[in-house]
Amino acid sequence: MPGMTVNRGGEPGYAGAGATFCKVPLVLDPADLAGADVVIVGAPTDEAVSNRPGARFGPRAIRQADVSGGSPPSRPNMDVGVDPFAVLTVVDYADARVVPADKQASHDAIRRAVEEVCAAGAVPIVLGGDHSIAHPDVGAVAGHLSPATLGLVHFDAHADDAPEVYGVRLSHGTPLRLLVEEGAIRGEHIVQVGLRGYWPDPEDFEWARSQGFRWHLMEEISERGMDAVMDEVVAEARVADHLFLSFDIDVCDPGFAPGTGTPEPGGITAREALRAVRRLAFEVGLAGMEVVEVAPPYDSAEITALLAHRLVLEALSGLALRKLGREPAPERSGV
Ligand SMILES: [Mn+2]
Repeated sequence: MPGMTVNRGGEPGYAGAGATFCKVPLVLDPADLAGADVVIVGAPTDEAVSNRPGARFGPRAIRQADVSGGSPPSRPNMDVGVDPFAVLTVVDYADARVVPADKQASHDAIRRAVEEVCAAGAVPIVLGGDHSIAHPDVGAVAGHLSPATLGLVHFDAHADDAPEVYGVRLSHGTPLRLLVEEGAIRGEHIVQVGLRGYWPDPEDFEWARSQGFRWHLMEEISERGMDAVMDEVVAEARVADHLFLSFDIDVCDPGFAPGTGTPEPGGITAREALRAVRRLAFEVGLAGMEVVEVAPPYDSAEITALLAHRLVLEALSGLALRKLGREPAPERSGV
């Protein structure tokens, strides 16, 4: 397929012409998306945050958080025994043409980019950006798939379903409310994982309950264990025809993901996050995914960007296994 290869191979991960995700080919013309299975899209915007900005720098940091190098990429996943790039055609569609200080123009550009990926028959994986981009991301995928239904599994410390935040309707705390009210997704097709802390208010939970949302508080994960909770999430995610995975990095404990605008202590571990994402990609399949709220200015030793990068690799590994139609085959010791 067309597309520009951005390095010659054999270079260290930090070298070469440019940082596409894992140095997959860069695509700039939507016509060149044809034939791709998965398309990486950056959404470098953070005008909608209620606390610390910085997620506009997320896409670049995530793309650069790659240590293996090499192009065409080879990333054999030892936990499942598959190299996603040997199975899937993955390209990087660069960043949506966001407009600094213009939320609506940025969201329109993100929606267009995701729509173009969907129109090419590929799965978009969007690198945020603050969580307000779930509105164009999920909205575009839902619109493309309609009348089939799109479900949403939403990993987050925060429910992001408020009617407004500080009086602002288009906020990173409101995308789920907007999506449900507009009819893009139905409340009973939404599953939230990892909620904790002190926001939103009880009336927002009451609204979510009235819409049929399901959620698994961090407290439940602590009591029952992540794998047991994920068994239910997988079953719940199968209720809709297709699945969008929205992963707010702040669902992870700030010890594993300090580089985010609204951290909340007491979250899931990196290990739990990686397994959960891989399971959903493999066992349910993904029509779209986003990783949001990676804010490099607050990161330490790039650990948050690294985790976000690996979450995408785990999703790709799960999708590759699913495409092959086989179970994970870990590289186990021979003795
Ligand atoms: Mn969020």
